[in-house]
Amino acid sequence: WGAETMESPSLHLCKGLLLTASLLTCWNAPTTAELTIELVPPMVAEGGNSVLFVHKMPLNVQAFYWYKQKDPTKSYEVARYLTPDNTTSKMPQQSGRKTVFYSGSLLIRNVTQADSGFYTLLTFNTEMESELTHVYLEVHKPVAQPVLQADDTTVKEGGSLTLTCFSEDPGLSIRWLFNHQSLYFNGRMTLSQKNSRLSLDPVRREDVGEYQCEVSNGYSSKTSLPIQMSVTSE
Ligand SMILES: *[C@@H]1O[C@H](CO)[C@@H](O)[C@H](O)[C@H]1NC(C)=O
Ligand SMILES: CC(=O)N[C@H]1CO[C@H](CO)[C@@H](O)[C@@H]1O
Repeated sequence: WGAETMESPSLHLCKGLLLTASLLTCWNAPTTAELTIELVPPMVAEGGNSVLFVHKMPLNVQAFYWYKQKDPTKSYEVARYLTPDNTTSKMPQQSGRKTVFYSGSLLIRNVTQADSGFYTLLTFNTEMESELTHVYLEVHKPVAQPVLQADDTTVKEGGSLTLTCFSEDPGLSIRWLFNHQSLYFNGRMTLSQKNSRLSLDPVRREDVGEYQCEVSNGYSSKTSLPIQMSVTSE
């Protein structure tokens, strides 16, 4: 029954102020708390794309403004939408790395650490009621490239081999690649040290090829340079 909630007096004060100089003094009206903003994906690293996805934009939206700040201050405006009578541009509207869609959602491409911070969406519906919603975007540093080391790159058939994946970032998940595909594990292989060490014993001719490790932390991943293994006969 949220739609039937009584309109608060301060919302009435905002009526008629849309698109006038008083607009930005009018933002702190209580909201109906229906609109939410979801970060898609939930975590992003530098160089990735982030969508500030708007759920439940009022159907009768008249205008909306995005600010890169917690307060809706004009100098921090990053995007706006006004209905046909006051259209500033067609949707989607693009400026630099940012695109704003008719749905209200804001796409930021190729994010940098400087994009981190609060984003605020201010909406007005046709009744001139305003809603103010914040979301905090944190841009993480991407993981560093891991370094793969082998105790030897030429192994005798029947001998053993150990590969170690070194990474600066703790607590990462590690994936092993063989000839650029996920490594197929068999009974001659052992993983240890939280998957950062791969041992092959005994080594066979079919183990000849390129090995790599890939580290990831959920929002970014990096692959090591390959190590070429060769196997000699006994
Ligand atoms: C992303 O931004 C960086 C600078 O932050 C720039 O060097 C790079 O070329 C950009 N990449 C793309 C695909 O636009
Ligand atoms: C129809 C409508 O609301 N028009 C308004 C568009 O914005 C200008 C100010 O930029 C107003 O003067 C108009 O009344």
